[in-house]
Amino acid sequence: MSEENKGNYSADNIQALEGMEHVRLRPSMYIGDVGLRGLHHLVYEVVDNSIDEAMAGYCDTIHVIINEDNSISVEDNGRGIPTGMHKKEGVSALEVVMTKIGAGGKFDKDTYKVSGGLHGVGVSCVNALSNHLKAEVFRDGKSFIQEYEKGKPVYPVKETGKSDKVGTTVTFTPDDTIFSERTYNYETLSTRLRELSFLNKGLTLTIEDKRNLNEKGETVKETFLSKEGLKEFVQFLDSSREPIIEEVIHIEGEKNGVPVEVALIYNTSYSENIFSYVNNINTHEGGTHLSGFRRGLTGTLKKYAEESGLLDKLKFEISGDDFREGLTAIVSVKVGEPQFEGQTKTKLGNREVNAPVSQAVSQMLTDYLEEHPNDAKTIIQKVILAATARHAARKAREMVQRKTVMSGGGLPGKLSDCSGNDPAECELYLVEGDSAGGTAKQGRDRFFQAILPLRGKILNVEKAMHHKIFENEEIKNMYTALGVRIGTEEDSKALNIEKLRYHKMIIMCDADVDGSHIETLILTFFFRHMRELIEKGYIYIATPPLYLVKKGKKQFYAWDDDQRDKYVQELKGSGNESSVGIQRYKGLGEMNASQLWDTTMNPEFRTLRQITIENFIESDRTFSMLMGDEVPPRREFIEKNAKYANIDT
Ligand code: 0RA
Repeated sequence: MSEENKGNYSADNIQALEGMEHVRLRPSMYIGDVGLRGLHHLVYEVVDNSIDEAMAGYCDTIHVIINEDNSISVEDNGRGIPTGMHKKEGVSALEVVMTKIGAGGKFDKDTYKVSGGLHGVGVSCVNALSNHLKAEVFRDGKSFIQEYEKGKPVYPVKETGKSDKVGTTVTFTPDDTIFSERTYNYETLSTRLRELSFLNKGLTLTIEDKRNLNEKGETVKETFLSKEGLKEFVQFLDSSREPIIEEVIHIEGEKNGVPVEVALIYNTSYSENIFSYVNNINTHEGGTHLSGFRRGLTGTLKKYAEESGLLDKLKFEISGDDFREGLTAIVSVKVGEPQFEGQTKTKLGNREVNAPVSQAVSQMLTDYLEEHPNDAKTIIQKVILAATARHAARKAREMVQRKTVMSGGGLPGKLSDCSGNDPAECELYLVEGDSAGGTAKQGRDRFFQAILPLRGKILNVEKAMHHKIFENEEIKNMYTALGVRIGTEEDSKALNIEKLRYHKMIIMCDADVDGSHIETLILTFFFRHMRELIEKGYIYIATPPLYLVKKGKKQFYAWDDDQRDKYVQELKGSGNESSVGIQRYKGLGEMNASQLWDTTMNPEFRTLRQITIENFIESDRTFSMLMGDEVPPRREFIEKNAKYANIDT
């Protein structure tokens, strides 16, 4: 080796080190954040490597284990990461994969690497962010091991003995000087593994939680294996909805080198549920594959409907939305070099993907409709119904908008607005009932807090047709108070968010069963019709206290039983012998204005729960289950989650 080359070689090494150091310096750039999300992201990153191996056809089982000490093991039965000398780097290939940012599986050019976590950063990144990581490889009849601390090898790869196993096991402990959260959530991980099993049919994924034992003294364990992939995914999503066609329509093929898989079904609901994926990553913001799907679906159904004469008597146009009412669909594509765009980098930008998806959908859906004329007719009838309802909805909406314009500025009479006018500083309390609304109005800081009382039950938008939604008084009031447009013809989901009058919408309900029901109704409304506000983090839930613990002049508010008991003990032990009183707040109405301000509205002392959409799939299922037609799953859910059960009695 010449002097010059030597220089380059060590420079390369320094760069590799810098790569790992940079991950530790700016972890959020690589894994999104250092909270719960990022902590779980580490697992997905490691699992993705094994999924790549599965997609290359060499692995059919992946085990994920949450160990007792909260470390994670991911075990696969693939070929095992190569352990031989990497010529260019002068160390074993395993060490390169584990310590070089961006190395991934790239040195194996034949592997079609399309998986990859949200940021697709690779296992070296996980290594850099782990206190300790152990890689075990089983191949060529032998076993190998290497360990690392904060990404640095503790010793070179060593052979540990004979083995007839093949595969790779990675065990890591996240660095607690980097992550603010340390505890893995079983549900979060199992939900993602279930999703991955639907997206990769035939692949077995298991999860085991060794931290806790169940009633029988066993560890909690689940196995996910989907034989029919997206078809089962759609059935899973729609398990509380009623289908209008016999079977899930399943489309699978490859066009211009883009593998496309789609599954769809129509149900009796009025909402559209399309989830799209690129390389197993949920693309919340959609992109070219989604628009390709829509184009293919609309074009094909429209053509079929026109040719069949079913539209002959229709007096108005059918819009794109009408073809998607009551539709549940999954669109999954694999793209070699995906370009992710958008606010959360979950929008596919590759323009070359649109046409293949659209063509694949057209071709296969055309065949399906030809072969299933009854289903085809049912779907077209549903579309016509949607168009008719939309027509009625437009009239209702125009009425609302005309009336609002005529009544001057157009704010609802029930709104007690704030005097400030910077939306970033202003909050709107949505309060259950007129009387609590009155108390809130007295207690508030009128400069930045506005109050809108909502009377009784607000409409269940999950079950109502669109024009009903715009006829509903409480919903109209919300739209006008917020200042946003009611869905327009073509794009019912685009709000004119720049007109939004408040950046905090705070739902304040009684802490009882009715209150939590109303809370869910309001959240369902936001989820279905103003999802952007949830995504922006503008929706909150107020948390009024449950108890007032009192002795003489001393008093404390308590938000749960433990806190109540603690204050009772404290007061008992203090001063004179008078007794400790406990007042249980059943509703907001039992508090006076200053109590409500002190506990629930004063930004200095209140606790607001911000609503986030951790997982779109789970949220959608939960909302359709809680608010839809099927009773048994709802009862089960409420029983499992009856947080207010003991307060009501
Ligand atoms: C590159 C080449 C080969 C295997 C892998 C990467 C591999 C990586 C990971 C990560 C987790 N599990 C994995 N399993 C395999 C194989 C090269 C060969 O054997 O010819």
